Amino acid sequence: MNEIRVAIIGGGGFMGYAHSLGWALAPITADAGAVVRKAVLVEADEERAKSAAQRLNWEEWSDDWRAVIARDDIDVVDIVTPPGSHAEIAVAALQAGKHVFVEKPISNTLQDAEIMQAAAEKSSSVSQVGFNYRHAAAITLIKNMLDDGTLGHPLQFRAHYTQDVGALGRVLSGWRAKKSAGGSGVTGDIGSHIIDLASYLVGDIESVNAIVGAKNPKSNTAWLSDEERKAGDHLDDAALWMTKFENGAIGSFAATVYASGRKNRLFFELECTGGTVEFDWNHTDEIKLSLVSDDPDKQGFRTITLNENHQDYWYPLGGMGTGYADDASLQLQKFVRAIVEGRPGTPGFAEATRTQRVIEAVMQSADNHQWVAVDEVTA
Ligand code: NAI
Ligand code: SOE
Repeated sequence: MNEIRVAIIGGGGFMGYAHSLGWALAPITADAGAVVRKAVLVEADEERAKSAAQRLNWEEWSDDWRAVIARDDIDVVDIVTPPGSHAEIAVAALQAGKHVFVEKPISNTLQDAEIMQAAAEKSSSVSQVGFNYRHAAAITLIKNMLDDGTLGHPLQFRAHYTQDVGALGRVLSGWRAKKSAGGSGVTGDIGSHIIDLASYLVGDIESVNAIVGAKNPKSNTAWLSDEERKAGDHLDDAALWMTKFENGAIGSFAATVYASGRKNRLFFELECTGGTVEFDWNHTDEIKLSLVSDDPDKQGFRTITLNENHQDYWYPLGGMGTGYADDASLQLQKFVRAIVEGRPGTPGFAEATRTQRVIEAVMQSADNHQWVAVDEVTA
């Protein structure tokens, strides 16, 4: 059995929790083909590194990611720092011969994403980006129904990703609040997840037409002072975009942090020639399905509860309530399996760079009030 020793960079924050759970569960949810050792947790300072490592059960800690990446006894570098620092750390890790897992979005700019993609293509390591939602068992079921023809050809995809973290009375904090702090905006931060899901399930997005909120200084961005707004240090905090897919399907997307009452609601409906499917992250253990082939007197949506007959559902009994930790583990388990079997990670850096190109197209379209072809967007 292989042993894989992981170093996590930025492990004292939100994703430090999720990935620590994910790495611990990865060999449990299915045979990942390797023993995973949570070797080193790296943080910005020694005290934060030590307390996080002890709480989250990592063997060692450090405040120097460069020194950790240089170590021979580290196989995987797991980057969970804010997006503005992903490129520097990921490229250094790939050049040091490490396998690299990096959180989404791959970076904050298309230019950095392309540099990361080029570094991944030059190396023989496995790289993967943390678009976790695509690994949920419900999404795997939908993907399988697309691949085996049950749903037919995709026609229309409508997705919402809504949160209340910036609703009036609440403010965005830390790096997410400002461009200068390394924030990626609502399109990069949460919109990237629905772009990833659309690309995975429906296919590549050909062009976009977008409107985004908070890009102009008059916008009512609750967490910025007037000076900050005037200085332009603000990010999109609500976005709407339409898409044409390369296979002829069409789509509409909404992402916002203004949605009072919405707690991480990632929702979509996908209509296909063979039927319609609905997914809601707030009900992760089920999907709704209507098939055109159903008898006319039985047409309508049925609820399928995920169970042991479904790929990526790992409990021996259905309806156990899978959630965020299961999902974190599934993506890391598949990453480990890719390393063991010498296959590319999914989504890899090329796919995540394509998502970054779509994000950039959304921004350009919002600025120019025009449809933007994704392939024509340059860094
Ligand atoms: P966070 O702010 O909670 O944690 C980031 C950590 O990185 C902090 O503890 C900070 O001290 C540390 N850090 C920053 N620079 C560092 C450096 N040079 N060396 C060592 N440590 C450093 O941020 P959060 O929410 O964990 O987000 C991190 C990444 O994960 C982002 O890319 C974000 O988009 C992504 N994310 C993904 C989620 C998902 O569901 N896939 C959920 C939340 C975040
Ligand atoms: C934003 O609030 C956030 O934490 C994103 O950064 C994650 O990617 C998303 O899955 C949950 O929400």
